[in-house]
Amino acid sequence: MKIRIFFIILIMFPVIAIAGMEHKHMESTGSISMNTDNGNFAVKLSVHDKEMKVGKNRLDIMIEDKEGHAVKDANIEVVPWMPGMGHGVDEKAVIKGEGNGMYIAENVVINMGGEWEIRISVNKGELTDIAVFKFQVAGSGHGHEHKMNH
Ligand SMILES: [Cu+2]
Repeated sequence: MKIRIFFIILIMFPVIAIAGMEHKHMESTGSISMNTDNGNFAVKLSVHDKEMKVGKNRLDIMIEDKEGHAVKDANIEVVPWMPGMGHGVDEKAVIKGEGNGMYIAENVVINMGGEWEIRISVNKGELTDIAVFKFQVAGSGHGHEHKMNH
């Protein structure tokens, strides 16, 4: 019995350790991978300045298809959205394709602290799909003029 428990712990330990590392990895580099909702694309997102902040952000976005091939010349849209308050921002993100499946999104504006979604829609040929990344953005979000408009 004791031996069995020992083995269970032995087996579980790397799983826990890896889960912990993944978490750390995400926070320290700000790089996150996710499939789009219908599984048509894989989206890897890196926050250029490591952390999303109030103001202008730059995101580096890698798009791959189901087979893991880079998707170039796609139409990419990057839309910040604050679900808790039901609003986005007036500023439009500017997307530049690098030609190798990498896209640089600049002018990704966050206008207050709190919980945000970065909605990345990908269109290539007949396929359109979306991935939604969630971020907690530091900074004040309450009691200023902007909130009064909701
Ligand atoms: Cu708001």
